[in-house]
Amino acid sequence: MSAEYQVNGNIAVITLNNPPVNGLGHSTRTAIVNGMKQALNDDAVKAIVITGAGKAFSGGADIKEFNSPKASAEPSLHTVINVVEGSTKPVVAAIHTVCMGGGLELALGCNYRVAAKGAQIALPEVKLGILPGAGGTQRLPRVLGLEMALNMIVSGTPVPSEKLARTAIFNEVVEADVLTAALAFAAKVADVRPLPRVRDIKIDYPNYEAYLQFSRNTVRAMAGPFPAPLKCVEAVAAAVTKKFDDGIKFERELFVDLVQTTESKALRHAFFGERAASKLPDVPEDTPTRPIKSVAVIGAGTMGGGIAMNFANAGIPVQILEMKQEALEKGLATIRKNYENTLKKGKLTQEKFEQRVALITGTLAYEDIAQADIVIEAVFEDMGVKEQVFKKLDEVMKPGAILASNTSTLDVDKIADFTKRPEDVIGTHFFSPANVMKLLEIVRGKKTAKDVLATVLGLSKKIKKTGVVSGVCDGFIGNRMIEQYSRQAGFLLEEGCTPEQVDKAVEKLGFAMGPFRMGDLAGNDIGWYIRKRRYVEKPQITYSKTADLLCEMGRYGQKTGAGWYDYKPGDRKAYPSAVVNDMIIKHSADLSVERRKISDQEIVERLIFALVNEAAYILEEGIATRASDIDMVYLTGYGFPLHTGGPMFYADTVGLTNVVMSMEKYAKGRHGDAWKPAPLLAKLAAEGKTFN
Ligand code: 3H9
Repeated sequence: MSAEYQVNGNIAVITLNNPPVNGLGHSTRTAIVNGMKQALNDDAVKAIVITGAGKAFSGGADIKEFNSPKASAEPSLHTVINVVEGSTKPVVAAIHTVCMGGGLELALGCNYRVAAKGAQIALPEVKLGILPGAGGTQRLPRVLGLEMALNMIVSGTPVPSEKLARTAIFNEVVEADVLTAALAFAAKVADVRPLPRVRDIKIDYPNYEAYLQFSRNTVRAMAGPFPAPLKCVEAVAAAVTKKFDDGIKFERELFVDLVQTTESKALRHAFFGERAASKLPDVPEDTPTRPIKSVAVIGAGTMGGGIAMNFANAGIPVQILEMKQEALEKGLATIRKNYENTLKKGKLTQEKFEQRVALITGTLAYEDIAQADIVIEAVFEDMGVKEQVFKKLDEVMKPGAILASNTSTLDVDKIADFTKRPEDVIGTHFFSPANVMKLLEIVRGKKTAKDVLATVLGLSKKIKKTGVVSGVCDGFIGNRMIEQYSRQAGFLLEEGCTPEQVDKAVEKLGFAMGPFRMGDLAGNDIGWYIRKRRYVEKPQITYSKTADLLCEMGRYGQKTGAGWYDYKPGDRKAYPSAVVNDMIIKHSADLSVERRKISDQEIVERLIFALVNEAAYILEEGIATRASDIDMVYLTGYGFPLHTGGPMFYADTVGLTNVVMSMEKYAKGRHGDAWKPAPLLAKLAAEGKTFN
């Protein structure tokens, strides 16, 4: 039973009860219809209230049921809403906390709606690559008007109930207990006839054609590769141009098409992937956490400053420790400037600006940070430097403080062993710019305590990051994979591509930036530094030397005004560089490689399948908990196109057998050893299975 039925005086109350958010899955839908029948058959019942138990009225259709027979099994949401709307007794929705998607569509099928102040009202289907498919696009414009409804449906953004109080969507918006208010309201309207129905309301918008055309143009320009936003406009247009029942039919057809698209499946994968990432099989959800009321960051450089801003933004005081007064002042000034820019853009109020700036203080003395609940080291990426810092932290930090390293590649177990409390040590790998990028790779050392992990996972949510746990290995999940991607990018240059051609090929797929523009942004010297270490530690790995030659020319990227591309002062636009292209061609000649024309398809396959193959090792070794964690790393930290669902989901979409077949083809070319399929990939492909 996913809804409860009770009679209160002469009013029946149907309470949706399907935790966590009263999703309208098959059992809940059945229970609502049964409740309606019971109420309609009971002569003593004069009116019906529908509400939700726990922390939602309803979060909408049960997304887990999509693309399964349960989604369309009767009673469908349409049937439920028809039963409610066709009721001969008044039905009142008592809305609180969350009323979204199918939940709002159900409420719009009721005769009346009473909402608690602060309830989040939304039709967020577009964010899942679909549109409201149970009458939302037809009924919302009837209660909110064309423009407001279209904005809500195309953006999917929740609106607090009180902001809609003056519209026809709610009969009352109350501060008091919403069920009590809805019962009183139901008693008041029990005998009122005819029963008002949203479907009977006329949309009054004389110049709707011009408005709809304007909306189509705007939405088309913003929708990128996603088909849903424009379909939302078409469905809303039908609310004005078609009879109600025809509009419902049209909406249904669009919904059925969209729910099958890869883009929608990818968005739903990302929705569940984000939530799954915070769960670890061996760290139960009720694991106790350590209170985090203060933070210290070691290093006031770009990374340290960005990290500190995250905590100030969440209202947590941060101390930044530096070695020299000058560096500290410079770092604090940069942070202030960043906040000033946000203030100037109107994205921050003066009050919040002052609060945030005041929450970040500086010090030169380790003793000053001793009482911080967590300290995050963001110093130079060198084991010797990390050793000094962690030995000092072990000496000064209070017992129970979490000692975190922002290392991007180094061995967190080794770092932990510099201390006498390795269970308190963890990796927190932020991505640059650290105050902007969503990803936080949380590196779990062999000895990291479970409560430390649970605390950092909770903290990542508090600072609005997507926390993904990685085991210890060189580069963790993200950078270990990107190395294979970069290697292929380098080989492509030797074999016939220009940086521009490679970048454009992946940018066409939807990448925010190709590998070479990315290198110029991040600084090519960073990869150079890492490769120099690799040449000593892992001489068996081959790299293209083009990136080293570039760095030897002093072309580190945007920061030196030249990298793979040329840059003009004050302009971040990348201009193809004749000098670099000559260097690449000469290097091919030095290697006696005959340059050839390489297709965009080959570029994309070689870059992405290289990521996927390394990811398969990562998954098999248990460095990542699940394939969707790897997708979340790439979607939130590496600009991988959202509509493809991340590298693993993309490979699943292409078909793992096809991936392996392409790899076999590339194995016959130069550096063919890179294309040996990881055992897990080979096995899944052979069995016709997928990663996700
Ligand atoms: C729809 O309605 C289609 C109709 O138009 C047409 C049909 C014909 N289904 O986010 P949280 C789970 S499409 C299944 O961490 P919060 C979620 O996976 C739907 N499960 O909590 C998680 O599970 P777990 C339109 C759902 O308090 C748990 O609930 N609706 C659904 O921060 C807690 O989630 C939407 O798109 C669902 N619909 O935020 C709403 N929703 O604990 C999507 C949530 O196992 N949902 N779960 O990891 C949200 O935006 C937020 O979850 C919500 C709560 C605001 C509701």
